[in-house]
Amino acid sequence: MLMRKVPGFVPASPWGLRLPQKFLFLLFLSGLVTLCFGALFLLPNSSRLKRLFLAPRTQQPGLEVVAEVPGQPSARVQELPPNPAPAVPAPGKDDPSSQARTRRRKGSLRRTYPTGPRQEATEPRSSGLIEAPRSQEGSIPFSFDFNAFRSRLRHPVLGTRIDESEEPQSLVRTQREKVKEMMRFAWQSYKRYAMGKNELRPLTKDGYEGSMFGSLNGATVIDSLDTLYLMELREEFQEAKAWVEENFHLNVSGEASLFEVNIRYIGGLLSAFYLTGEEVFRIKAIKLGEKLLPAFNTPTGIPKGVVNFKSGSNRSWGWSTAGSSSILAEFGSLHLEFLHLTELSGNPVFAEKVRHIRKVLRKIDKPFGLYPNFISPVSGNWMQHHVSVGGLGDSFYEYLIKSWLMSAKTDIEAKEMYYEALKALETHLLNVSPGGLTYFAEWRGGILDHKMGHLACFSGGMIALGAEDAEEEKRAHYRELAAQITKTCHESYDRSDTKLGPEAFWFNSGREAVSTQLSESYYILRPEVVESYMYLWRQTHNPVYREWGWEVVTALEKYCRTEAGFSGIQDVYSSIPSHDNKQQTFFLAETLKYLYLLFSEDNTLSLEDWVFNTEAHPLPVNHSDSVGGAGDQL
Ligand code: DMJ
Repeated sequence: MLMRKVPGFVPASPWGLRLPQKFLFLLFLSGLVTLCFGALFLLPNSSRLKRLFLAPRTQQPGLEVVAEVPGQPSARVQELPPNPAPAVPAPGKDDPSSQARTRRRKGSLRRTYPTGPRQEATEPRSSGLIEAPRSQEGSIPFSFDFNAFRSRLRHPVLGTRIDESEEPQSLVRTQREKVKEMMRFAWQSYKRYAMGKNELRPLTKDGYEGSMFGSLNGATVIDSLDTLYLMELREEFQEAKAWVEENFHLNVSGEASLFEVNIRYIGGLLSAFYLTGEEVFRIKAIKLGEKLLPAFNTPTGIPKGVVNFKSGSNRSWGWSTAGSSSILAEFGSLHLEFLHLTELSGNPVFAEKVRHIRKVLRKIDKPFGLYPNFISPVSGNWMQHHVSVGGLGDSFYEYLIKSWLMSAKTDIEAKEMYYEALKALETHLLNVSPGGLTYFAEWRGGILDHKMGHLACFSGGMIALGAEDAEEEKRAHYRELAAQITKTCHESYDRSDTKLGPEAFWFNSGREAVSTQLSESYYILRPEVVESYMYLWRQTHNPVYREWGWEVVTALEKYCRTEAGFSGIQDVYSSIPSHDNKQQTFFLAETLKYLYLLFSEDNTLSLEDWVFNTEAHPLPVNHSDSVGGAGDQL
């Protein structure tokens, strides 16, 4: 109906209000809106509403982040023209976290520490709040406060440095510089002949892809990032970072090892992020983590060892009890990285997956308290009663004690599981040879193989690391046990012609700490022995560990250095080396890093602030004060 204007008639509003009433109503309405909007700011940090409704507080200056989605081209992180706000600088710039400071937290006084003139590598971005990338489903309502994280560290990341011009030319400095030179040489050789491939083949001067990484490339680049950063090899670090930005694509379709991708790629990317605050590392770590999730689609939730990046199917390794088992060291070495993936993404799925594994392991019956190496991901039953501290079992034990430490000593369950497991290993696998050497044998349903793998030599360091949190009356015992095992592993090196240790060594037929066949006499640049030297050095400051570390440096130079990089050797008992033509990624990630740390100050990547994953990638201890946030899950 058409309304006609009638003279003298003041039309009512559609709601029948007159002007003063309308004014009052509008006033009330605007007050209500202001109140509601203001309330958003008062919500706790973890509130989803707040994350959803408040605009991102900080866009990274100079960075444009475009998401990587499955099956699409990789994340694009584009440097924009220089920004007045400081971008994350290259290694060597000042670090606010290293400023002299005294902080009070949870009612206790923290230590004060001085700033060295040559501090570290990254100044956190100006605001420090890091926003999540966009995903296929839209933006992930999550932010990570990098500045707050850095301010909670107890020590400057790279330790308290003394200006080189003022530091007297000491032996230890010369040793440290030598290790740095080896790293530069290993990196430059890789870059020259194999950049972007997974590993360098130094004899043939080309690259090697291997089949463990599901056609992901650049394993050496990712594994090297934090070592380059730590050693302040700035130019090399920038080369590695640029490669990740431009060439590290995740839209691959092969079959990958869940374990290897996790410890090398995800571990490497996470560390690179925590050291630098560079978004590209965080995004790629999370996206790669998502690609691993199909491995967990099993009836028990115990993941299978192999995941197909294209189809999302999974399978067990063919060699694992006729293709039917998951391996303890593999599914037991995800906990540290997966908790950090949740911490950095706000996505609880990663933490849920590893917590579930823990629950299954906690419940299941364990023969004599031991954890066998093979379990069915379908039935949840142990498949073979083979127990070892070395290959197939090793890093499961390591991740228990490190979960405890990474949680800032709140994950009591991990601590209990670790000491219970160690007790069972001591009771059933530990031996002393007639010559007085302490070693872990391998257990097969109650029968012992008196053999110790090179891989098992990490256990000296692990036991040293865990000694301080044991029951008081056991601490001295664990310190001594750690020292004895490390001594045995040193013997395995010392008894060879090259002063490098074999892949496995035996204690039988009157022979001790030597391998008995050529097929076990190789050395592939493995880190476990120097890893233990590093932990034992930090615990005891006994100079013998630096001496032993230096013996390794000398031997590597003599027998493993080639014209175009470092190579493993096929027989440690022959002083005429036969090279295996492979510079393993863990040589750059672990062996050289642990050697460098052995010749550095204790507060360089301090063990109060960091735990090393099993590929030696440092992950931060959760010093978070927050309640209700993802940080609590660490
Ligand atoms: C590394 O990849 C890791 O340390 C893993 O836990 C087993 N060993 C190799 C190096 O020897």
